[in-house]
Amino acid sequence: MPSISLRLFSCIRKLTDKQNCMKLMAPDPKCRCHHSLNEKNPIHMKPARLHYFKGRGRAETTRWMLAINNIDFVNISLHDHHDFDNLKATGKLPFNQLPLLEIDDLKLSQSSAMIAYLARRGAFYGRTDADAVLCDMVVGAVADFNVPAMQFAFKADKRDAARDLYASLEKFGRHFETILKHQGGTYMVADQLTVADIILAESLTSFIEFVPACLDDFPDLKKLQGRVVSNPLIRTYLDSANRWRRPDEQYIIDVARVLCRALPSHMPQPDRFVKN
Ligand SMILES: N[C@@H](CCC(=O)N[C@@H](CS)C(=O)NCC(=O)O)C(=O)O
Repeated sequence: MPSISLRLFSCIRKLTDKQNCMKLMAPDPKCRCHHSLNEKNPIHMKPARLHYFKGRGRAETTRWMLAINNIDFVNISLHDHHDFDNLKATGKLPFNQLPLLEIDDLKLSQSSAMIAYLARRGAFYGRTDADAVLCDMVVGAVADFNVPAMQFAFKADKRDAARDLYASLEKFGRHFETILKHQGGTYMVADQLTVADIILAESLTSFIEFVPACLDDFPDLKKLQGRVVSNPLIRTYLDSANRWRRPDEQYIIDVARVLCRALPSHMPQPDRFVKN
C-alpha cells in the first residue's frame, strides 16, 4: 500500500501528464493519459458546470462534447434576470454572455471555444493538423447550417420554419455528403470519430426532430446521424435528465425572462419581460 505522500505524488504526476497531453493537437502515441474516453470523471475532477437557460440552444453542442468525453456535468439553469445579473457580478463571464462552462478550473465562454477545448481534451481532432483544420471547417459550416434549426421554435409559421430547414439542407447537405464520401464514407474526417461527426450529428438530430423526413434525400447523412446517436456515451446523455426537450414556446419564454427581451410578436404580451 503506497504511503499517502506517494499516492499524492502519483496523482499530481498523472494530472500534469494529462494537462501536457491536453495541449497536443493529436494524440501522442507514447502518452496514455489522453485516453479519457472511458475514464468517467477521475477522482480529482469535479463535475463540470454548464450555465445556461432551461434548454438546448447554444449550450447543446457543448453538452454533446462533454458526453463523448464521458465528463459528468450539471446544468445550472438561469431562471430570470436576477440570476443573470448575479452571474455577471461574479466576473465569470468575459463577454457577459451565456453559455458559461466551468471545467478544469477554467471558465469558458463562447460555444466554439468550448467545442474546440473538449475536442482537444478528448483527442477528437483526428491525427494531424490537416485533420484538425478540416474538423474546424466542418464545425464552422455546421454553425451556419444549423441557424434555421436554432430559429425554428421562434417562428410563428412552422411551414416557413420547415422551408428554411430544407433550404439549409439544399445549401450544405451535398457538401457534407461529398466530404464524408472523400473521407471513406464512415466519418467526416479520416477514419475516426471526431468533433466534426459529433457537431454535425447534433445538428442533424434537431433537423429530424423538427421535420422527421427531411434527411430522406441524404441517406449518408442519415447514416452518420444514426451512428453517432448510437454511440453509447451519446446515447446515455440523450436518455439522461441532462438532455432538454426540443425547444418550444416555453423555452422562448424562459430565454426572454432571463434576457429581459421581447418575445416574438405572434406570442401573447410580447413585451412582458422588457424593462422600461
Ligand atoms: N458566440 C457566442 C454567442 C453567445 C450569445 O449570443 N449568447 C446569448 C444567449 S444564447 C447571450 O448571452 N445574450 C446576451 C447578450 O449578448 O447580452 C457563443 O456561441 O457562445
